[in-house]
Amino acid sequence: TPPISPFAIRFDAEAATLSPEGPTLERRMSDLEGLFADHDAWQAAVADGDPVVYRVQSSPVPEADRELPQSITTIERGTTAGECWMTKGHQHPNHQGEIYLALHGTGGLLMFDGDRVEWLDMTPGTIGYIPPGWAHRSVNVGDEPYSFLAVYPGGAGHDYGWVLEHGMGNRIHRTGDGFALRPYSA
Ligand code: M6P
Ligand code: ZN
Repeated sequence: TPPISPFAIRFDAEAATLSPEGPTLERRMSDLEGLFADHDAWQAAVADGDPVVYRVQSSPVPEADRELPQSITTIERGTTAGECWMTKGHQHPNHQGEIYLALHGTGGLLMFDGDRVEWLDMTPGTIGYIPPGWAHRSVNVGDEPYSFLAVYPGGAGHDYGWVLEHGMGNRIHRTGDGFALRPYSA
């Protein structure tokens, strides 16, 4: 891909939009196979309308080496057998860093390096730093949609198989008065 020319990107934190717009991605429940602990509950949700769990809107900066793309992800409020709705989560194949800036709602950033687990509370204004080598997943733990801006190296890539193989260290469950982190095996 040839490098692109400088241009301005309008970032509207209130509306959680970037313009001009690049590709938009919609992830439905059926796209999250093998990620929730309760497979039967996941399957039932797919059969019952296959709801949109989150959307990712990108700017037109390409996902190519040395570029610096951005995207805004909005995760709907919901649970599957008590587990909070979340992104698939991924590892960067060549271990590059990334930042997330929380915009709306109440979320969390779950990170796992295969050994250690980290959780960051994400409320509007929080920048979560994802160091190289840490798989990352965003979770909506609040009562409204959770939105965040991501800025990441264009050549970082998305390894989803890593998460299917290693998990994310913890699972996030809704409780009576909030949420709780539980060990992955449960
Ligand atoms: C953020 C960035 C994207 C990522 C998206 C959804 O916007 O990290 O690179 O694609 O979240 O997360 P996932 O790819 O794990 O579904
Ligand atoms: Zn990433």
